[in-house]
Amino acid sequence: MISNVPKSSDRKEDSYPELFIRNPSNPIITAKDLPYPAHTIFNPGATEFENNTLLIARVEDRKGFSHLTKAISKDGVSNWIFDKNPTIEAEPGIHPEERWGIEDPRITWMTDLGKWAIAYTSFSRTGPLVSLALTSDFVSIKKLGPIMAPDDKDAALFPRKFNGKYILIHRPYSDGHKAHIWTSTSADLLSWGENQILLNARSGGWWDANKIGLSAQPLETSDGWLLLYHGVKHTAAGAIYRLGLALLDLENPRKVLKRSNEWIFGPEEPYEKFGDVSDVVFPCGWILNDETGIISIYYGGADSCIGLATAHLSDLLQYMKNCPEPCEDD
Ligand code: BMA
Repeated sequence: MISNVPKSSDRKEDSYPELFIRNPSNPIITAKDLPYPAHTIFNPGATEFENNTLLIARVEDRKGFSHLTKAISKDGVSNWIFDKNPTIEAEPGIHPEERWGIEDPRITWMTDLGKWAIAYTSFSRTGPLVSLALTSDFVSIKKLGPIMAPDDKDAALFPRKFNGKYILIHRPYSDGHKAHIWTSTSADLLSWGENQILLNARSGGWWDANKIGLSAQPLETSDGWLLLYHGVKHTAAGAIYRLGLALLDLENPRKVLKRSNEWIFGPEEPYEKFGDVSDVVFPCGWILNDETGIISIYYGGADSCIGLATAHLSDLLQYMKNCPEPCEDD
């Protein structure tokens, strides 16, 4: 049981609010924990499955290609049980778009389908694109194939339809060198349209200038859909991947109500600052415990390991109340 989460009232007035607290056992998973040889494990999608925490993590081999592997734990921190072999592998013979591997899965429980949808990145010859798979047990997994053309990634579905259509969040490359978060709709999960920008990358000195993307799957709360996204700041020393929050309208999730001006989590610990790609925190999933109100983000540290950080949902929502509405001229 995850319980070591300070309340906002414990915090000092003169410091930034630390909404998320790292687990003392971090990194909670490294490649050494896997039952087969692998270079790194990182960027996991996360969901609750049969009262356990289930992660589907990106695992990179020594060819440099990634596949996806499942890990299950009772307490969400320790004693992870991994599949003995890759759970979802690239199949370039059947799916040519998976030529150089598959990456960064985001898992959504689809209420009307009674199945989980896994949106992941396929690394094709012509760049990354969004692929979709469905499963009811994480053993038999049906790939639906590519649903967005390259370059596009950082995708997840909302768990239900709005006005008869599913909504996908995704991140096409557009606007020259800029990348913003978009939404698209579909009646059948296969044909997508009504493409519309949701959240724009800011410009100039902002922590989330030029390139942003969805991190975890959208989370329904009483105040709206909570969105965890990453922003990339390019510095003389390289890129820094940090996290921010946005709140979307409950009935119309294509409308942004609030957006954090400051990042709420960034690379600080050695396993986040140093690795294959330094200065990266990159969650693909989070899980809310309805009883405790504690939310757990599972994230990749420096493209090399998996970390866990927790917050009280009530603190996140309180924080969002004080955030501004998004501004066109950011
Ligand atoms: C992004 C994705 C992530 C990766 C991050 C930092 O573009 O490829 O999988 O963690 O870059 O390297």
